Amino acid sequence: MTISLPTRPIGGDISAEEQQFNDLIAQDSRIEPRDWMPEAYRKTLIRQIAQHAHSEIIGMQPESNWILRAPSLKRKAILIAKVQDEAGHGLYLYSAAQTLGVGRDEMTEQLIAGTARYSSIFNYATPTWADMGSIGWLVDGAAICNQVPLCRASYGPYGRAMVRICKEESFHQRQGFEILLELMNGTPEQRQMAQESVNRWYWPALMMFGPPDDDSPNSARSMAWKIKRFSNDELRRRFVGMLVPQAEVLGLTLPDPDLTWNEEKQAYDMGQPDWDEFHEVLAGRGQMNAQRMQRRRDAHDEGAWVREAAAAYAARQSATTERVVA
Ligand code: BYC
Repeated sequence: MTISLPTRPIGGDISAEEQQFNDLIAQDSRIEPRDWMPEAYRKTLIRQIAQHAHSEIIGMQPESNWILRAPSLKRKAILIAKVQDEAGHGLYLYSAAQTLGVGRDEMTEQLIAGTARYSSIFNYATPTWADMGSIGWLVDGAAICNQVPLCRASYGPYGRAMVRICKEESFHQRQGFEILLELMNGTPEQRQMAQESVNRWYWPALMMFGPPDDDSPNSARSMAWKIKRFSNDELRRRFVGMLVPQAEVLGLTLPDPDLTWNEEKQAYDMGQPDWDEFHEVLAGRGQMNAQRMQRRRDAHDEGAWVREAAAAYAARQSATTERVVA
């Protein structure tokens, strides 16, 4: 699954700057915005970071659905803070992508036009309060598992943004675990609601890691460039290994009949998500794709006056600064 980058000029094909780039990657150093980088590396990063940013922004919707209905003032306050954190993550990530020369407006246009991807997981509905627990425990849990290695991504601004995001995700995961724990310590109906929710979110959460390795066109190159450090399947396996003992503490069953400990491999054997469903969601035909996109477009339109006011204020400030300088 790995490909290696050339480490020395072959027939004089590699320029000095490309050699320097390859050396930095080989030494596990960081590439910074002003460093030379291959165009394909830049494009790969813009693709991944923009998708990640869009995921954080669209990812606010399934949980904001419950802010007004959360069962207590304390729960509302926690949920509002969590959703605000996701907005913040989107902003750090858009800023990281901007250092690669892509404009925020351009990325937003792509999201609004439906030509950009965002994580499949946010196209599932949140009909019960237990879904707030499942999103925290499973979705933020999968996000941490995927994103901790991204803190070491070879592109400096991306890796640094991930450090802060991971700290916050870790808090989110615990609040989701705590919601489920409280339900599991509650009435039989509450326990049933928690289990039903986990049954719905488990497989979609495993899909967050991307397609299986032999169907992942971008992995080999991203790993050679040290953007990704582990393959999709490897991270999925690690995540399941992390979930099993936590599910035992919660008293929840993970809905995979093939999940068994393999003594020889010292890892869990597991079933496969429904990859047809994954591709349907990616093609825009999931439960909530149309609704998520419509909500995003409406929010963009409703925010037009804020963008206009900010632009008018910035123009006035710069005119004032010009007069002072003159
Ligand atoms: N959903 O070659 P592959 C959060 C696409 S938000 C949709 O393996 P790669 C949170 C993939 O983009 C966290 N698309 O790709 C927020 C590619 O398409 P293109 C979101 C997917 O990039 C709010 C194609 O399939 N996390 O935590 O090497 C509330 C082939 O895949 C998905 C990130 O964004 C998917 N699940 O690996 C709560 C993490 N999987 O672009 C929580 C950063 C694959 O070629 N991203 N695709 O048309 C990554 O780590 C990697 O981009 C992936 C995919 C592992 C997702």
